[in-house]
Amino acid sequence: MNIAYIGIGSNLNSPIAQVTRALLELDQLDNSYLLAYSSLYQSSPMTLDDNSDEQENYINAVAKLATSLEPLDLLDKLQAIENSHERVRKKRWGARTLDLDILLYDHTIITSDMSNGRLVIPHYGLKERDFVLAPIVEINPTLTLPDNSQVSDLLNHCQQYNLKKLEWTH
Ligand code: A4P
Ligand code: MG
Repeated sequence: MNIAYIGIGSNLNSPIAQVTRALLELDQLDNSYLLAYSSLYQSSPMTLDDNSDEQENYINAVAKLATSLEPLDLLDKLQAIENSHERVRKKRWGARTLDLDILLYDHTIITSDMSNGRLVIPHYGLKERDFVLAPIVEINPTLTLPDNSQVSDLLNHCQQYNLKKLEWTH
């Protein structure tokens, strides 16, 4: 079994319900066990252009999975879950019903060259986003990345997106 951390994000069609349903679906994933999951967090949208006013707030969370699926098989399963949430891919960083990212897979490093562009692990945004780092720190405050950086240190120096923990979700 390998340990994978999955980032969950939604800002369309009842985001809290989308994220809660995604956690249940991750719990039911083949060859995998849901070991832990974070609280739900509200965050301001990170957008490409300066149109953040036009997107709703996100709900973010992180799940910790034990899995015997290989990384690309896990990606296929996560994309099938995204599709079952009627995700429509319009533009990069656009509004979405559900986004599932593989943040970490043990201390494995996968480059774009190794996966024909399909998969990069650790996820390229992991070190810069409080809406990813805070839920990871909640689950495992002493976690280190493959480059030996500590998630708790990264959280103190990353970009801030007005993160608010939804206290009533646990
Ligand atoms: N891909 C490569 N590596 C991975 C990985 N580790 N996990 C490829 C999952 N997928 C990976 O993703 C595009 C392609 O990335 C996939 O086909 C897969 O083969 P996508 O989900 O179709 O597109 P995207 O999510 O719009 O693009 P991207 O660059 O992955 O964006 P992010 O980094 O996922 O960010 N604001 C807030 N507050 N909270 C958020 O959660 N999320 C995003 C999306 C933007 N703004 C946000 C949030
Ligand atoms: Mg994504």
